[in-house]
Amino acid sequence: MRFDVLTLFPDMVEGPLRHSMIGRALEAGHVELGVHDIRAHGLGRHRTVDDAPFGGGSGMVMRVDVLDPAIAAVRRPDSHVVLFEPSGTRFDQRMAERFATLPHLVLVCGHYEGIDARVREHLVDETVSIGDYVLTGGEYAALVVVDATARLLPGVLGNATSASDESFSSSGTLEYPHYTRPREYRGWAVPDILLSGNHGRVDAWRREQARARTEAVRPDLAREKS
Ligand code: 6GU
Repeated sequence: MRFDVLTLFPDMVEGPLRHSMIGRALEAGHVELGVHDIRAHGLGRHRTVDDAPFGGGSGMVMRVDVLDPAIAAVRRPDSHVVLFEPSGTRFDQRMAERFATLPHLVLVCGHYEGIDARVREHLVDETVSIGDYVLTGGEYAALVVVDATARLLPGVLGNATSASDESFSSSGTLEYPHYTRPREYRGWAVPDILLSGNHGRVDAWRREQARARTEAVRPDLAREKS
């Protein structure tokens, strides 16, 4: 799978994704990533990318005649083009799973007060938000979407790790608690059941812990499930 990110701040996106599991997946060739400066398509000597809104008002608006060639430069016949803005569809695990089936995702990071509405109307396939709060731009959203999507791709996580038995997967619950050595630290003991060697009882205990935690911190998820 290939990701192409269009942004006014390439370093914000490039740096974090070259690290950690995703960085290793890029090096190993499981994932391809391009990060592109929208300003390369800016207008005139100052490479202008925005202008004042028609009808008046505060803030600047990103120009459609800048974003159009920026998208066209990376678009392929099989591309899915996503625009990040606060009014987009909320990103979740199900959307990550859908994106992970696609060959090519183009991620357009908005900035300023907004983006000329003709971009949404004519140039992108869908708009996405990562939550109900306002960011200064779509860069953090792009990082979230690339990370959550890429880790679902074959080979990206080590084979010891499974993306399928964790929070928000098909089980619809949050994860059970994990423990490792030492068995006791400052008087804080690991639950005895995990040291019992009885895998059936361990599994049942973990399912109950996951259910109870979901009920306590995310009753909305618990309800969705039943
Ligand atoms: Cl995708 N963009 C901006 N600017 N703010 C956001 C967002 C996106 N998602 C949540 N807040």
